[in-house]
Amino acid sequence: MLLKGVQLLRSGLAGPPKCYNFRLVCRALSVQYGDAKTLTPAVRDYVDKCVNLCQPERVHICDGSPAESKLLQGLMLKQGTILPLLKYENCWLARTNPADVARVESKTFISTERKEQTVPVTPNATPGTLGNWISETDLQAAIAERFPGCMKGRTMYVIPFSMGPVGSPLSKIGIEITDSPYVVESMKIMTRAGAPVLQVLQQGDGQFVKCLHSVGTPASGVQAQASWPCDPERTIILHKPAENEIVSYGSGYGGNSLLGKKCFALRIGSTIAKREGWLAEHMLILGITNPQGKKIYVAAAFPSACGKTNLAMMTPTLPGYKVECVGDDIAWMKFDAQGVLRAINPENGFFGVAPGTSRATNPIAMDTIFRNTVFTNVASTSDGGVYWEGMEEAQLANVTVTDWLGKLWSRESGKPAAHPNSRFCTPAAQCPIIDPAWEDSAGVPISAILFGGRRPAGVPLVYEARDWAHGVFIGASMRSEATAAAEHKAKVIMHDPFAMRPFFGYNFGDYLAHWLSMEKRGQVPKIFHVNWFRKSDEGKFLWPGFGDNSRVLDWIFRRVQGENCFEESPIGRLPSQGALNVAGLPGNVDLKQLFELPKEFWQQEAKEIEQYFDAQVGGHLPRPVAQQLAELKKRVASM
Ligand code: GTP
Ligand code: SPV
Ligand code: MN
Repeated sequence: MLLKGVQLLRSGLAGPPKCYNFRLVCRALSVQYGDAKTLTPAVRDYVDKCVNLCQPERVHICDGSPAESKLLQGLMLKQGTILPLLKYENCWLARTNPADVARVESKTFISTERKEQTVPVTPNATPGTLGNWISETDLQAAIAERFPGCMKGRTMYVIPFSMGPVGSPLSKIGIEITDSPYVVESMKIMTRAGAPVLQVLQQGDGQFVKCLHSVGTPASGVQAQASWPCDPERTIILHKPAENEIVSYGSGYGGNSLLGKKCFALRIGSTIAKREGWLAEHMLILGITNPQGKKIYVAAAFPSACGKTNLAMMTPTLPGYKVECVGDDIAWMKFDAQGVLRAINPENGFFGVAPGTSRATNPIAMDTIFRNTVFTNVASTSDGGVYWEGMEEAQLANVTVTDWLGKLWSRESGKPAAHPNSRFCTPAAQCPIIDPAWEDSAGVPISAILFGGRRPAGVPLVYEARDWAHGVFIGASMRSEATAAAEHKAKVIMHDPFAMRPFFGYNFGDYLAHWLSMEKRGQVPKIFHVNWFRKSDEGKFLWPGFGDNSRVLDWIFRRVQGENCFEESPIGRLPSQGALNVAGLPGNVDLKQLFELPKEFWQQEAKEIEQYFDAQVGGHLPRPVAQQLAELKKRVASM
């Protein structure tokens, strides 16, 4: 148990009906909302410990109801945390503290007994980039420095939530404790949250992941703005896989505070998946039906802000194709008794990148997000609407624009109106192309896995792995331009294996071994690498992307069906001459450039991967992956 402390005395039925007293050492604390009797003894115990540590004024046990949302929206309006967007139905705008706008990977830690359980330990790692380890002692000190009394005078919310449909055998339950009503409302969109989850806990094995979050109260320095309390200087996000426990302090933003998402579904999730023999991945899941009416499901791992949401709900430009969305960010995948790899989306909403979303690029998202949505750090218009870079300018006729910082905006300022990592938080069920099986507790069968990233040079539009081990090597070698989703400087090409670099819950070498072992567990899907982001010498995208990515999906679909439409290349299988359907593409798309494999580039790339494996993975690199690298080097040398 991370949270050590005095066990509280509880008195059962004092106070008005529906009121339960947590009797602290010298004062009584009432549950202001909800009924503590609905909590299991283990949850009560956890809440007690958090109360004792954080010393809130009152406790609110979330029931997940619309009435509760009304209450919290009213409160946030009063505090200035959200503004109503009157142009739409039940939509809100939150503007964060400008120092709290993205995930903070450098302040994210995992605690295990030994360091190599969390990260590869190598002789020559010039600081490790595959996660941060923290000792138990340092973790306890970090908590002790930040949490005692951090909720004084404020409300502690208890959010029971399910990752995956409530009560489904593949789902897992969490309890998030937070002092942020914004987090409560966001968790009610992103997860299945509320009273029904407590019923499942009462009836089931009672297991849950403990998630403690506080926006924090700065000890010194500039007082954080009252409308968005946070403590950026002391922000820390801690995970203890052995206890299924998460502790997050100082940030209210996205993956830092909505603990069901990256912390639980990916970091803790990947450690559970390793133990239980399945995969927890940073992947979208989509269903695609071809003109003959045959349907397959595909999962795809692209790094943060590299196109998952867009691909997951794309509108194909190829006639006769249909895409349906199961999820846009996370996949839990497990072989069934027949050896078929089945995936569920553990989430209930989309926390999607706003900039770049428009009727032209992602009409399905545009049809999803203008009801029951919380927008964060987008710009607003004087008619009660939203605006961001890349949205149709027609939105701007006869209105003034307020930027994400709350200042009047003009294009001439040269500054973006919306923060580049501004997002919409919207219910998945509102997506007009949500897949009929998206809540199927058996999951959907996965026929292909795509890896990809932002590669401005050298990497072709699509290529296919020759076999499973080659595919695992391709995932391990993924690189991509940094984006605004975390604190890195954009445009630097970073290694982001499996799009999981920020989200591994355990040693990447062991993760690779786990992936390799999947081949023994069932029928493994085909693996592909895609790149929508190759640029011309003039710096223009060579590929139109978005709906035209259906042309690549069409080739993948045909490969899954066994069509002989490929040719071998030193890096993998490419579409054979004429195999990519380009009918109706604008004439200026230069396929030759899109598929070119420059020898120097690939020699450099192989060298770079080798240095990365040496420095970052060292002796933890499984032999089959090292062999794949040796083979690549050999083939590239004779290009
Ligand atoms: P996370 O939610 O951070 O994990 O990101 P994501 O992978 O879901 O990224 P998303 O789909 O939101 O895309 C991020 C940005 O990439 C947006 O600005 C998109 O407009 C842009 N984008 C997505 N697909 C394409 C594409 O095919 N071509 C180009 N040029 N840009 C794209
Ligand atoms: C990502 O960065 O990959 C996201 C957004 O999906 S956040 O939830 O903030 O991590
Ligand atoms: Mn993501």
